[in-house]
Amino acid sequence: MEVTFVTGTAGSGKSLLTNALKNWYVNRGEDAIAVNLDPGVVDLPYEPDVDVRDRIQLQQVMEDYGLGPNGALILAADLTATKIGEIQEEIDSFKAENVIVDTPGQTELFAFRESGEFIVREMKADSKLLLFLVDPLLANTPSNFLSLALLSASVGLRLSVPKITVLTKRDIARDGVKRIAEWSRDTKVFEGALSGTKDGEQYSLYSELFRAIRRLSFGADLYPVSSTTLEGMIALVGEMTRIARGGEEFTD
Ligand SMILES: Nc1nc2c(ncn2[C@@H]2O[C@H](COP(=O)(O)OP(=O)(O)OP(=O)(O)O)[C@@H](O)[C@H]2O)c(=O)[nH]1
Ligand SMILES: [Mg+2]
Repeated sequence: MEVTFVTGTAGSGKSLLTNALKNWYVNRGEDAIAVNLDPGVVDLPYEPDVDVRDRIQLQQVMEDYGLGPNGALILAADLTATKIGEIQEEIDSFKAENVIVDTPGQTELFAFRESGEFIVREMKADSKLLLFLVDPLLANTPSNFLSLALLSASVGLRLSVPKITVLTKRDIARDGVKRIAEWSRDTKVFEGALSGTKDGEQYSLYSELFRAIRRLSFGADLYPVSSTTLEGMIALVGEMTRIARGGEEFTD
């Protein structure tokens, strides 16, 4: 069983990609299930096979613990970790080869709290993989791109499983995707763009930071996809399969 955790900033396209990946496998005759680990989500753009909301309801957490929405989201994320045994049993009952896990909208709830790390560590699978989604509409300037690269590096630092960085919404952000792909492929192009917005010591420090992040595997491995037109899915799934088969050595 291969488990793929789909992470990324709010609205970056996690849920839609979870669904697209599941359908991609199913349409090719492979078993796949979609798991929703976001207890706070109201409208999901797909029908999850396993849903944490069957066990934890945000509204209930707010009432039971007298919390507002933000406090309840944090507690609900932590409570998810306490249910991981049951969730794993339910996942296992499908006997699916591919398990795609949609994570909470606010990525810090999953990536920066003990519970997310615990879930990723404790889930039993033959291989585990992390997708970090970058929204090209958000990564539209060198500074914004660098800040998302930093976030991706932090998520990789916290959750020690192989990671693929995915550029989403390829169909509606063609120019942005092209520009970002160039920045990530060629450090000099990125530095050229950065020099237009930062100067002096700031420029030097940020370009050094970018080079360090690239070495942490963010960048050259960017996969642009669209969950609606499915462009880029062949390359992404190919890379996921390659990693699952241990085709590459990974350092955190
Ligand atoms: N055109 C297009 N729209 C997309 C694509 N992926 C996501 N969207 C849109 O972007 C918005 C957010 O997508 P979601 O899949 O809900 O993103 P998410 O990361 O799960 O969002 P939260 O869980 O709320 O943080 C929705 O309006 C989607 O329809 C894509 O590949 N193409
Ligand atoms: Mg979502």
